[in-house]
Amino acid sequence: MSASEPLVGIVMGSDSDLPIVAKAAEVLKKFGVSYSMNIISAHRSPNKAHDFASNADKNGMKVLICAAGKAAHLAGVMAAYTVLPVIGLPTKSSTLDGLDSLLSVVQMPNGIPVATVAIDGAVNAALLAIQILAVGDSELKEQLIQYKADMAEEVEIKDAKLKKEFDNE
Ligand code: RP5
Repeated sequence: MSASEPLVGIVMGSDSDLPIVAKAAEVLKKFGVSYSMNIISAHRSPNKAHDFASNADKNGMKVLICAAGKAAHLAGVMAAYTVLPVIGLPTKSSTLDGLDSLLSVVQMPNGIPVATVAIDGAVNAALLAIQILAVGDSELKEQLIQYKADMAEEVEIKDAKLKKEFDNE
């Protein structure tokens, strides 16, 4: 496997998912994790979905993020063809506000798990992918520890600001 091969395969069902999925790419980029972006539909291009998932491991990927809306079968179909961990990202792309996607992604039968994040939860999809990779990468683990520390510090800053604004009223 060459170092330039992407570790995370990001797949979306349609280019209409991109505004959400781009947020996952942003997080991976911030952590210096390589990824590929792909449009593959479980319904419109099922043969490509099969080929991509079947070869993902061989192609050096370690985890897949699969985003789709409506009757969102992409993550489940991908998970059927690989033993790599698959993170399902349900997108809010229909009149049902994404609840349809969420239920389609999360309700997998025994044997084919898909780790499902919130509707439009692209940031957490990326962070979960990074956490999976960090199990075998101490540098990445350090970055995650720092990320959490920074978040805690942000909360402290907001808390101090709030107290300054309201404590003496
Ligand atoms: C799903 O259908 C896609 O993932 C997208 O969220 C939704 C609508 O797709 P388009 O009709 O916008 O291509 O398969």
